[in-house]
Amino acid sequence: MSSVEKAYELAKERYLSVGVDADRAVGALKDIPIGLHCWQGDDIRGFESPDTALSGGIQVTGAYPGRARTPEELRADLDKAMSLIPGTLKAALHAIYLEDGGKTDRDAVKPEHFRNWAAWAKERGIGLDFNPTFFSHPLSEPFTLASPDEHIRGFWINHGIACRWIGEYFGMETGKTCVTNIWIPDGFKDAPIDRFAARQRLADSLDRILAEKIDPRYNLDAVESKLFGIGTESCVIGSHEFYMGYAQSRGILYTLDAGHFHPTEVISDKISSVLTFIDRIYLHVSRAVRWDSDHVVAFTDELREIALEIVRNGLTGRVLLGLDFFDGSINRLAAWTIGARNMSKALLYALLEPTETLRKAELSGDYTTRLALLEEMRSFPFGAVWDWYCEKNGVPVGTEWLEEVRRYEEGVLRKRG
Ligand code: RNT
Ligand code: ZN
Repeated sequence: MSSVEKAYELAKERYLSVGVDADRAVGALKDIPIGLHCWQGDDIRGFESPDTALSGGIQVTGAYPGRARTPEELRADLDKAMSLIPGTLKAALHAIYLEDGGKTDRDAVKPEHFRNWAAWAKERGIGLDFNPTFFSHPLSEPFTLASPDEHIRGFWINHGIACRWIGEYFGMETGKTCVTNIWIPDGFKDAPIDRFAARQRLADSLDRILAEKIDPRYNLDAVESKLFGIGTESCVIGSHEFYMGYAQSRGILYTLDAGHFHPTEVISDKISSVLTFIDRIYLHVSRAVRWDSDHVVAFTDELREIALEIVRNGLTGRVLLGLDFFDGSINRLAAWTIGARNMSKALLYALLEPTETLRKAELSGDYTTRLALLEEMRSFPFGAVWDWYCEKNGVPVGTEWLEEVRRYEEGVLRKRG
């Protein structure tokens, strides 16, 4: 018996003492899919052209060597990162990750431009999620789907339509439902006098994009809100209230990004509210530091709260998980690995909670027991269960994964110039 397993056996007893079955937790965790976003691997540059600049009010800082420059490199990096993360994974792509030799504009992207990605996913038995790219393009500043220019708006509507067929294609190819998530950067730096018209245009554009019915087994549509971005400080057209109402009235998914609200607001508290009226939501799990900074997801209280909200309420089928961060200042594979392992850890932490006991205490007004038990759970031997979960699923235990990333950095990333 390995020392990891021995520690687990002892931990199991401790959890049993509060009525929690650790074996069951470990078993359940494995099946909750986590979406790994491809854009952490290349600083959201994509493969349209080597000199496309990132726009849309989002920003990657840092010049750590070794970012992926080609689809092959990006897929190899994802493969390596995925070998270090336990459990079921998906990969999330953006339209700019197409492979067409730089010929196709956004309004004409096609499933065939993503053939290699689909084959790659299929081979690994993983699902794909998709994102139309409404930024980093000459026609995207400052408006896309809310543009008062009918030509520009039409161009982006066509992009949205084209992307949904790619989502459908991914769903059919992989056998796993694709979430096609729409986020647009549209907004005003300074206070506008007509927010209403811009929002009417956005609603109309979305209706036109969604006009064609696609089998929900293959593709689900989602819309992602935001409070502000760089250059859209005064008004973002696709706000929380806008998309909440839109998604609810159109029967589509609503995307909550952890960095898209006021700094003191948390999405963990929104999940139950939104799911009272909307069937399913998509999460962009990110970490905001003072603003929508898209830091690597850390094992914070808020991350645990998000996981707890999902697990306590049995919502793993209704809350679909995707990661969204981009840090160019550290090893990019490490960024993926840290963020995804943390997401998984948070879910495990939640699965190891004696929720029924806590629920009973809360219902009977015994908030003393609730607080006491919640606080004691923090120092339960959670790490031993996590280590065992990693070992059992054939991924490195503890910091061993970092050694593998270092080896890959020496052998592969450093050679990229
Ligand atoms: C931007 C949104 C959006 C992007 C990615 C690249 O604020 O969070 O989801 O980060 O699509
Ligand atoms: Zn996001």
